[in-house]
This record gives sequence, structure tokens and C-alpha cells, in this order.
Amino acid sequence: MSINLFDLTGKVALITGGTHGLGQAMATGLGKAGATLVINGASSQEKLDKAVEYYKSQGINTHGYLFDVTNESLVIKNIAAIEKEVGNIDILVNNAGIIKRTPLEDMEVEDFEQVIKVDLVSPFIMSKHVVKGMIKRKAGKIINICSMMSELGRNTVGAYAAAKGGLKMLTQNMATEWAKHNIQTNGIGPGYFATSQTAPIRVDGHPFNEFIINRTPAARWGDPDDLQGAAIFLSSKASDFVNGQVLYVDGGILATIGKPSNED
Ligand code: GCO
Repeated sequence: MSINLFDLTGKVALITGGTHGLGQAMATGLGKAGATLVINGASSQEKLDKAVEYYKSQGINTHGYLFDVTNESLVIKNIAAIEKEVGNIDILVNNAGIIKRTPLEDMEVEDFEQVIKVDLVSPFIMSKHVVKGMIKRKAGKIINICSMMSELGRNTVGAYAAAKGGLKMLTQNMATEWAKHNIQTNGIGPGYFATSQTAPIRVDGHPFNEFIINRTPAARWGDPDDLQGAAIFLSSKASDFVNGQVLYVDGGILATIGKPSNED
């Protein structure tokens, strides 16, 4: 008799920003592990419908909900609709995020606030309302998508680093407050991945592209599918006593001081 600690059959997983990139890759992994997917998008119904078609083409039971995760009344309305129309939310992945690359001395306050709102406040709003049902059911999984910038600074991404640093501590405090209800809250910290978000800095010959390949012990950019294992682990029974941790999936960036470009 084999037990599959990673089986998500019968579970409902809500992924914010699940229409593309890292969100889509992680959601696909959860779907392949058996979960029913609820994909949140905010930009357009057309983009959301296209994403839902993609998941269904992978044989995954999927539902799409278009709403702004920074708007608390829309979040409350949509979570109630999801739990009525699809089922209780067992897994919440707070993946939706934006980045604005501007030197801090030139950054407009409203741009700084927008990054904080989407990358830090929306995970709070989403979790605050999803966790109410999880507390009643004495079970739940919350995964906050952090970043290298939860640990490291970088020129031009100050607002993003502030948000992702805050998200790491919010994750730890959610775990502190909700673990007693058998709710596990953890983070995933992607390193540098080949996505539309990094496209501007991942161009052949672009100094940052060479820098990342040299700075990453794995000597490559991450493939979004590289995140599926961590997402399934932190959504499953296999992580029932893991709480308040950020699992960095970064090819070894945080493990090393790096090396000069002329060193193999
Ligand atoms: C950047 C990148 C990063 C990565 C990721 C690293 O401009 O430095 O876009 O923010 O996307 O968050 O973990």
C-alpha cells in the first residue's frame, strides 16, 4: 500500500495572477497533482478565458475569476462566489505581482505605493478573507510568492524589494497566528526565471543577463516549471509541519557570494 503525500486530488487551489508566467507554471503543477484550479486574473476576460482553455487542454478541472486582488470588496465577493460555485478553498497561492524599475530618488510616491499595494497588501487582503473558511475547517495551505528581493537589494527595484521583504515577514506572522488551526503558511522565493517580467533584463548581450548566468551556480535562468515541485510540496500533506518558511528556488544564488566572470 503506497501513500502519496503529494496527491492533491479533491483539493481546490486558488492562484492569483495565474494566467501566465510563474503563476501558470505553478498552477499547472498543482493541477497535474490532482487539484481543481481557480485561476484569478485582473487584466482582461479574454486573457483569463485563454488561460482557462490552456489548463482544460491539459486535462485540468479549471475555473476562471476576473477580479482586482487589491480591492477588498471584490475579493470578499469573489471568494464567496468561488466557495459556492467551485468549493471550499484548500490552497491559496498569492502570486499576483508587479515590478517598476526606477532609481528610488526618481520614483513617484504613487508608483511606490502601487507596487506595495499589489505585491504586499493584496496577499494580506486575499489571505485575510480566504483564511476565515480555513480556520472553520481546521485545514489550509497558503503560499506567498516572495523573491530574491526578500533577501537582497538591487538597483532600481527598491519598492519591489520593500514589498517582497515585507511579504517574507508577513508569511512568518501568518504562520505564527494561523498554524494552531492546522493552516500552513509558507513562501516560495523564485530566483531569476525566464518570464515576461524579466524579459527586459534577459536579453542576449545585456550586462544583467550575463551577470545572472555568472552569479547563479546553476549557470542558467530558471524555467517556470522548475517551481512546480515546491508549489506541490507546500500545498500537500508532505508539508503539514512546515510553517513560516520561504523555500528559495534560485539555482543557488543565495547560497553563494558569486564568482568573478573569468572563473569557471
Ligand atoms: C529584477 C527581477 C527580479 C526577479 C525576481 C528575483 O528586476 O531584479 O525582475 O525581481 O523577477 O523577483 O527573485
